[in-house]
Amino acid sequence: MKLKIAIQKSGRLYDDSVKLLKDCGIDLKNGVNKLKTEADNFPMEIYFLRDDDIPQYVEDAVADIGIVGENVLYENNKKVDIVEHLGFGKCRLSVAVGRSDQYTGVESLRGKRIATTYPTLVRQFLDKNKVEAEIHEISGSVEIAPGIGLAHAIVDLVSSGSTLFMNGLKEVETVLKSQAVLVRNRDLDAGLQAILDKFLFRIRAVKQAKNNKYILLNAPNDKLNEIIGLLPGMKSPTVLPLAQPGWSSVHSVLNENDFWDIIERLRDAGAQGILVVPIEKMII
Ligand code: PRT
Ligand code: ZN
Repeated sequence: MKLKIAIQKSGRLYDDSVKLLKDCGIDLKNGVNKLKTEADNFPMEIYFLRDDDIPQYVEDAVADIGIVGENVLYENNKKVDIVEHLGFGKCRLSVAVGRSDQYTGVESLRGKRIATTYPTLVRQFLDKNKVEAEIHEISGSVEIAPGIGLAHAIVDLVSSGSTLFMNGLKEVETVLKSQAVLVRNRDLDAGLQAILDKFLFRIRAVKQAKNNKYILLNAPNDKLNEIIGLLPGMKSPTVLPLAQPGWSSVHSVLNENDFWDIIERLRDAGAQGILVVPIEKMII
């Protein structure tokens, strides 16, 4: 029995999707330039598809699970379940108007023509805000629509904002924040679910590791209590004596979020020779 996963064939999610499999210790067989391949060392088959097709394939159980952007998922509204947010492919679906246009709020869109490749999400956004406007669905190059007189405003994906900037547009509203998610078919049998659980266990260990750093430092023994008090550790920090009397080496794990804050406080408390090392996998 093999779990079938659908990932993007090429594009913005491809590299991170393949890397996620690799970080989970799943090696793909000889090359990936084809429709499907399998893993050498894990019961998994990998299908390479266009991102827009992935939710439908998972709903139809052609693939058991898939990696896709939330933007595509919510626009298509297929019957699949999200099992994990993956933390890559981050972007936002935003409303943009001409840089010199007056924009005072969603009301400014009333009666306007909005070009987008996301008609469903734009419709929901307008309805939620009780604004009537014309949605003009186009299939690509949305950002040029205002410049050529096709629309007053656009709704498109934005990450750095440079595409909007280069086209003389400004971002004025966020319709949706999106990232890549792992989705699953709603009727997986127990065997496939067990493989998915194994895969999820690995994904979570990889995500934990990315959010945490291993830290080693030297501390004078008279400052040890204060320093240990600053360090959470997985259970509690490890403390080992240094060859030099009166000093200890302290090892612990720090979360990315409070990282810099704690490093500064450790230094102020007398810690020296602070080393910070990436963690490959973390199981709690
Ligand atoms: O061929 P296929 O249909 O599979 O690929 P695609 O061309 O439809 O999608 P692709 O590869 O461009 O994007 C795949 C997914 O990546 C999207 O569905 C999003 O979930 C996610 N993603 C993250 C993005 C972006 N960031 C992004 N910036 N998708 C598209 N963009 C585009 C955006 O449409 C605009 O044209 O990049 C431009 C804006 O980028 P900035 O950096 O200039 O703001
Ligand atoms: Zn696509």
